[in-house]
Amino acid sequence: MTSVEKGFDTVTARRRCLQYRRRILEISQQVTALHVAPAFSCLEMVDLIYHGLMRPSPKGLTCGFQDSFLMSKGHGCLSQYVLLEELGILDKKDLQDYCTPVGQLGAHPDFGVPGIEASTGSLGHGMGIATGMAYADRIKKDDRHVFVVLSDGELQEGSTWEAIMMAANLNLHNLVAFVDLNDFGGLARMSEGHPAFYPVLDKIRAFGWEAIEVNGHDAGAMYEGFMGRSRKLPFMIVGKTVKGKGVSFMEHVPIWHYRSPNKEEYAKALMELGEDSL
Ligand SMILES: Cc1ncc(C[n+]2csc(CCOP(=O)(O)OP(=O)(O)O)c2C)c(N)n1
Repeated sequence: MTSVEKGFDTVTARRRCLQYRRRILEISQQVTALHVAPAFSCLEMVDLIYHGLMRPSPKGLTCGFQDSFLMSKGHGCLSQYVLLEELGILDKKDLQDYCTPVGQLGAHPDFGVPGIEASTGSLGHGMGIATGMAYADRIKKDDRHVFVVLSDGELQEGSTWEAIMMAANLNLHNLVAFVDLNDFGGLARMSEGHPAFYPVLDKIRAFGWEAIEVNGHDAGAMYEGFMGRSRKLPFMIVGKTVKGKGVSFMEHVPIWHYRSPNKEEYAKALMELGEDSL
């Protein structure tokens, strides 16, 4: 049975993600530096959350969704901005004014911007906020999920682990976390600088969560993992990803953490992100 039959059309999702990558590159031409590779790394996760997991609701707390989403790795926010643009929550002008004094979109998400439920960017805070939100929903008996996207770098923050432990203590099965595990925490490989960081999956499970590890660019695998969860514990998808995914000369190359391509690089990247790459 394909993921379409199960409820999430992965073929259309791949097409959307191609367009998002092209759009992010387009925006990168307006500014001298943009977090291209961090956004490309978690794009399939963010797309799945918005298009496959969050339930639409006209009375939703956040711009038409019943559920909440926090981009805890705030520097990857272009992946969220392009989704919000496509959904009509942000408009084209917002993206055009990205990182300008007249615009409302900064290099990290700010609470108050449509679709943004918490200010993030200082690593290690989103998990705590998401845990608090999920706990509040439990108290209010609200039938909502809180989704959060984390990174390797955030798992280096003690505050993230405190929240992970608390979510398990509180048995928050309405909390769903994704880890964008691309092996880079900034400019260096985690596996080289911090070998004790691994295995991540075992650590998450030891903290009382239900967790799976899959390819973080495989939306079908993530969707099926989510649908197959027990719904008894907080749930985490550890997604193994490629930083800079989709553009060969950006993949695994640290400089693309925060750099805009020049004109030639931009043209080359667009060539690679053609329809035939699907
Ligand atoms: C508390 C804190 N310390 C340092 C930074 C600077 N910083 C920005 S991104 C980053 C690491 C990026 O690695 P990761 O979080 O794993 O994200 P990804 O590889 O997905 O881009 C760091 C250290 C920060 N934003 N917040």
